[in-house]
Amino acid sequence: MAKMTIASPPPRSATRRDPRLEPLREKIDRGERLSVDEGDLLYSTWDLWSVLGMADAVRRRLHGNAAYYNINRHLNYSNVCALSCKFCEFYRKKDDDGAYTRDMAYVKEEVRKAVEGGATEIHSVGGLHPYLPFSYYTDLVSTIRDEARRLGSELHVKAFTAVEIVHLAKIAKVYKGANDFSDAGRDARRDGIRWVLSQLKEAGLGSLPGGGAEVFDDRVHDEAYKGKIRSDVWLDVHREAHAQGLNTNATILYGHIEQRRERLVHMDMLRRAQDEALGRLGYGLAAANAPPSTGGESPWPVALTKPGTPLPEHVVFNSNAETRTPTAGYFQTIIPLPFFPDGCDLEHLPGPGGLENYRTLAVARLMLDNFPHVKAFWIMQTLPMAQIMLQSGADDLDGTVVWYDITKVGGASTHQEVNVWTLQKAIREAGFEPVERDTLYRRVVRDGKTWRAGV
Ligand code: V47
Repeated sequence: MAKMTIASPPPRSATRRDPRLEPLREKIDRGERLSVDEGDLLYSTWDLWSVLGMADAVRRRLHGNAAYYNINRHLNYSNVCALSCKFCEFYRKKDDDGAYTRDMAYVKEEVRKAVEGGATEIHSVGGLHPYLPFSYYTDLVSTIRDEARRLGSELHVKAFTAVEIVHLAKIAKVYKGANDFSDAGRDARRDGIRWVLSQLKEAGLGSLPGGGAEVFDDRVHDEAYKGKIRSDVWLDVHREAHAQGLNTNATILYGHIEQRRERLVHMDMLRRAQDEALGRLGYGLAAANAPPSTGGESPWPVALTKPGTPLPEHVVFNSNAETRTPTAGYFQTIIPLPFFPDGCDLEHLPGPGGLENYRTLAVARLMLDNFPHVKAFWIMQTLPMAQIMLQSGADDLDGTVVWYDITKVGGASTHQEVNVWTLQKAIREAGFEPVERDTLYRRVVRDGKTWRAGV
């Protein structure tokens, strides 16, 4: 189980602050990057309220009074998976009870329901199916896109974690150099990833979700999800997606066998990758030429949280305000996912408590100074917890979701759906203005049944 440092006894007065946080507060006010050691202090201090307050200040600097949600639908195309990750309750083997693989008739029906419900996005992921051909995946994407258009609407297809992208490259037999750890091997792997992404993009893929990252640490990887791609490959997939103009998200799955320090290193690796992506988009001249990060201090940090720094949306979309062509290529949002033990091989672990969830989300907001958004995924945090997270670092709740298969907060048959009114009410109760966004965080403008991304 993750070793948690117990905080020192609480102060006598609830208004007392931990003085050790003052230098961090000053850095945050100036928009300077916190080190991993400073992240340790954010985790070990007894002064949780200051940590949450600092994250709230950063979140308000970036997004003011806006809190985002979207209207979406999750579509898990198959739960059959070649892997058996210990934290996962979702996967089934081909002949297991409950194993499923959706055909295109099913997909079309989901699209119809999504369009009818006013959705702007389908979020589609699945297990690593051992037998489906590569064409299944391009069909899946083009079926969603084309069927939505046939019904007079548009659906953004956010699909396939980095783990699935590599699996697809193997299925398509373009993943060469898997066991070659030289530069040539890495180039060969990246060629395969690049080809898969280009095919999916041509079929209509709009962005990549953030799943499959878990915790970027080899020890944790080998103990809990051996067989999955490691951090370097996960980051390579996202790097290639960014280079092709696709935005992506990132997750961190915490509260199982990892240590807090490993979470901080994970966050540090993500923000280095984001430095590179933003550098390519023109944030900092030196950053544009930055080599892939391999360790040490990031030489070209890009702090979006620095007062007055524009968010990527403004740079990229304003440069083509006419069409607001959604080509960019950076990480949009970090999604801290609390581990749920029910039904998986790590069921004996307790999972993180509520305060740990608040703290981790706030730490993510403070450490990931170059991520525009932090998502409190209400499905896993619960809506009441997510409301408080909006006041402590989060600016986004995700969406209406409708049916979520990967983890079930209230047991295996829970139908997890909220309507727009409930999401808006939750946001208003938390003191924010609800803003409907599309997948790329553009405001949604509605005209009857159709929608478009507003300028
Ligand atoms: O990658 C699996 C996690 C992720 C468990 O990009 C578990 O907008 C907790 O990535 N307890 C999939 N977590 C979900 C995901 C996601 C969700 C919402 C929005 C976005 C986005 C991405 O769920 C997996 C894995 O890390 N997971 N099992 C578990 N027992």
